[in-house]
Amino acid sequence: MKKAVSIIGVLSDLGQGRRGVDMGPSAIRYANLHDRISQLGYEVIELGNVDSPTPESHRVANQKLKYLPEIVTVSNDVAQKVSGEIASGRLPIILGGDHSIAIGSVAGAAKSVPRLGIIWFDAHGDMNTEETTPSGNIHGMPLAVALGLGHPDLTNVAGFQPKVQAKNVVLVGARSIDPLERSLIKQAGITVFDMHEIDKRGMSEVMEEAIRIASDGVDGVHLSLDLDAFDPREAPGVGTPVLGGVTYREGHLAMEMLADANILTSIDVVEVNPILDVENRTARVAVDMICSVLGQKVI
Ligand code: 5AB
Ligand code: MN
Ligand code: MN
Ligand code: MN
Repeated sequence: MKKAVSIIGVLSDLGQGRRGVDMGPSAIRYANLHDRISQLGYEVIELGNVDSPTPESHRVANQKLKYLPEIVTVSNDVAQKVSGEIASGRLPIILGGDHSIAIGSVAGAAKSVPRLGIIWFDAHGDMNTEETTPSGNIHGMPLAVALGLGHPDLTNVAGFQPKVQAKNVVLVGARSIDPLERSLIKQAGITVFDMHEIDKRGMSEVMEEAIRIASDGVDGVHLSLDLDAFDPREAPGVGTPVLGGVTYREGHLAMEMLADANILTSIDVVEVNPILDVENRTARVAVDMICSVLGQKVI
């Protein structure tokens, strides 16, 4: 039997401005997630959802860090669940929800995997802080938080920081970075493979290098897959689509290479918004990518 996979949904839409992303976990499960993973020979353990408050019942106290206290509470819940699953020898797959849920999943991963690498698939940098954010939306901040940058209530989730070293952090698929965020990315010293690099060198070469950098000297790697890394033609159901993204084929190849490298200890799949989607297409792309990263082969 292969390593068991556990599924954790996080019903959060507090990290961004468009309603509906809290229904992402349902949409992904509806796209046949459990059967598809079982067919690959894994035991699938369903852990249900971590609940999150509704925006209607909470007031925004800080326009630069919207729903900060509520997101901290959700993050601690998620962190505890994720670290417990890894410690029990399972591979947790965390379904979002907006990308703020990665504050909790990375914290939980780092608790059980002392030296952690990160591969972050995203159109965006997610490297904003209170000082640089143009929106105040915390889903634009989780990668900064993982590196110990940002509000202490966020960086101290699970009681320690930073969660990762910049030398083991790789961002893949970037094509929309805010001006002040760009300086933070440069200062922090993470590796960025933007769309220019993917176009020029090809996904295969980029992933070879990404895997080498993220896994160098670590005990495990966390994959954070924001569906907006993909081109909106193929994955339209996201809150912040950006033209010119990763194709379905390139995504498949990247996931297959990660499966072959056998380095992942936890995975998030985030930002699927069924309200903005076309016949659940984005959730189906998400499930296809999960199967590839779990080692599905054609023959
Ligand atoms: B996502 C933006 N940089 O900070 C900001 O979807 C967008 O998790 C962030 O990658 C997008 O508000 C966050 C403009
Ligand atoms: Mn994004
Ligand atoms: Mn993101
Ligand atoms: Mn997004």
